[in-house]
Amino acid sequence: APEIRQWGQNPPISTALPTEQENQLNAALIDELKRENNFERPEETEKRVEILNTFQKVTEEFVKLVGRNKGLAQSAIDNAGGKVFTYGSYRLGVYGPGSDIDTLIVAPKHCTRDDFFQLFPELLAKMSRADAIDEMTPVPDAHVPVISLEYCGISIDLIFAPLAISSVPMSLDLKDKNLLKGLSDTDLRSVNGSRVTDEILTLVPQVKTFRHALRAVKLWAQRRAVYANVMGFPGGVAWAMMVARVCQLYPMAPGSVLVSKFFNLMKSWPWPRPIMLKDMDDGPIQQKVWNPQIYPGDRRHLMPVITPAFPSMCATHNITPSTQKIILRELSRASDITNEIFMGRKAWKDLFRRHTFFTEGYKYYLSIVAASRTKDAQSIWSGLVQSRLRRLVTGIEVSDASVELAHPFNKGFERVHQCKTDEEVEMTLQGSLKFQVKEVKTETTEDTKDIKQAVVAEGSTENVEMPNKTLGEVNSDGVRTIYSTTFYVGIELEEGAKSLDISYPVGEFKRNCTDWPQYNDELNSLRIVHTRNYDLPDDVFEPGEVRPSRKKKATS
Ligand code: 3AT
Ligand code: MN
Ligand code: MN
Repeated sequence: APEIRQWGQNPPISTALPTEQENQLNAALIDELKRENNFERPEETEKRVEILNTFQKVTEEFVKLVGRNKGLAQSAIDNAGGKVFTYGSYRLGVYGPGSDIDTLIVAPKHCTRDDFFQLFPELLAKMSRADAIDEMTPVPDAHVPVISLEYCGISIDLIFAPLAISSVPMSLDLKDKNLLKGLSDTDLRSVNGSRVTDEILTLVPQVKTFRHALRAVKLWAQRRAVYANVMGFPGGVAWAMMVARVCQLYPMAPGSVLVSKFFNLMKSWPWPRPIMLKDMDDGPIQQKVWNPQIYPGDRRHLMPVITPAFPSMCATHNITPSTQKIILRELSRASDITNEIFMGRKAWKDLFRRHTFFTEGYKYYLSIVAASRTKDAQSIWSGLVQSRLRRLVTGIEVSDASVELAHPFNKGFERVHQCKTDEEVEMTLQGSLKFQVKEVKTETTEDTKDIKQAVVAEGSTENVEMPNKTLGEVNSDGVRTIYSTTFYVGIELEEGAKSLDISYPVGEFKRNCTDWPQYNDELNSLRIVHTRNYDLPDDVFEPGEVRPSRKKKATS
């Protein structure tokens, strides 16, 4: 049982112990999460632990190798250490079968980021089983430089930070703010994820109930398509902090109660009052800390959720008026359902029911089709377009068009096409799926997000080099391959509105994307196409879903 004390900035709302009914509903919740395949098997988790042990050994070897290369004294090399930390869902203990391991390598000051990118991959390969490493993509110029790889079938994000100390022992804790002294902005960003997740775990009364509640909230947010930081919804860290705040206010409650209180509290939260897990910290270095009294940018945050570790930041700065409306609508739906679950009229599976964005969401959609001639070029280009999509949504919101709501879907759809003629290429760039390669299944940007997030964190694209290939890679049969990613925005017109003129915000958005220095007319394309609900492609629907038809009057 947790300590009786105040967690966070206010006294708890209730310190009641769970009732029999609440415990039963908690067991039912965990059963449902298991049915949804939300937990992984213990063998798989053991595999993750083994992988991290290997990485720890490789890290120590790496630190020694660099020390030797730089002629350090043997005693210094022996004491240099090196330590592997984790962040993300693995660190929080809410990972599932498909989750990656977000890993931070911390080294002493004699190791540089260049050393890491030059030596670590080779050393890792040398110290691993021959078939352990599947795909390895170093992205050294990203906002948070990363090596993405597939290791024994598990995706890994490897990031790196050298600290300004000569020894990194296993006992080192990143909580110590003095460790931030002398770090570059990139280093600070790299240690931030671990510092935030570590701190969240110390700020909740019971880690176990926090994890159950967070698993439920994350699953709900994914099913309802309100999970995706780039698209203007909260991401994993933001949902985690919101759940943690509710845990602080109900320190004794089981997961079932936390989930229900979560929706009740969040739907009526007096936004933009920020969600914070503790008073904001000062630090030993000059860094901007979230402060709406000082910074007009911070004043514009609509649903601020503030990270607890110095330097505190807003994890939800991407939320726009439209996505806020959608989030609040979903919170309110979920709150009604959980109330009914507690009255015995509904079950947890009703909470996790899939969104109806495509089946009965809207009559009109915008299809934002980003395409490239090569896979590498498309990976960067579609990421860039995705990261700027919020500006299109905001542009439509503020333009005087008769739009009630512009609703971006939280994932893009990635497809591969083969075209024989210029006409076929043109049709494909306009969104036609007539020439889609049948053997290559459509993927969503969720499946391929890791690399893209690394490459296209806001403002980081200027340094990314576009692959140097030119237009129209034509194979021997004269077939040209096109890679496309399509994002969908649902449009709800105002009562009585008959036409839709959004040419101004659309033009601005296109310019905003194509002004990117690496944009290459020959290689990249961007089209915005109006799509009626009955013209949506088959692959956006899940098996069993009924697609809108032309005859039946569609509801909006
Ligand atoms: P999964 O279980 O892996 O799906 P997760 O919460 O671990 O869920 P990610 O692995 O995508 O999600 O991200 C882990 C953390 O990495 C979250 C955030 O601190 C950081 N991160 C991810 N994308 C970005 C980004 N574009 N910019 C900055 N930080 C990011
Ligand atoms: Mn992760
Ligand atoms: Mn990751």
